[in-house]
Amino acid sequence: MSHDPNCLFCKIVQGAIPARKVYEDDDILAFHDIHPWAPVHFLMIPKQHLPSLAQVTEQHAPMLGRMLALAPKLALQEGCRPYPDGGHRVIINTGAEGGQEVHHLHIHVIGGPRPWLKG
Ligand code: DGP
Repeated sequence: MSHDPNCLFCKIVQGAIPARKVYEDDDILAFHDIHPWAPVHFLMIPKQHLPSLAQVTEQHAPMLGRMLALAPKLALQEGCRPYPDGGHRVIINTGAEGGQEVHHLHIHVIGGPRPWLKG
């Protein structure tokens, strides 16, 4: 599995930087975002270093599919209410103009009661 020694999220994968883990298997790690935007906010990453969605190829499709299928299950586990009244957002920032700051592919999963959406 390839890691970038200068990558923050690779360091989290390798345990060099601590994170509050939500889920882990051989290929995928999920952990709480250090600056949450909402009551539930965690990140899902491939353990393998991949800079962004822009580098994804057909070979990554099964791993990405598993991450997307896992997102709603972990969202429920972390306190989001179920679809359709509850739910959550899934965001993949890609590149500088896409708002990406950490260049290791990650999926933001964001949810929980947010009063500013109810008005
Ligand atoms: P993005 O802008 O899509 O690249 O989001 C990167 C996210 O990563 C941002 O919401 C904050 C989070 N983050 C940055 N550094 C750390 C860290 O050291 N630990 C954790 N848990 N999250 C981090």
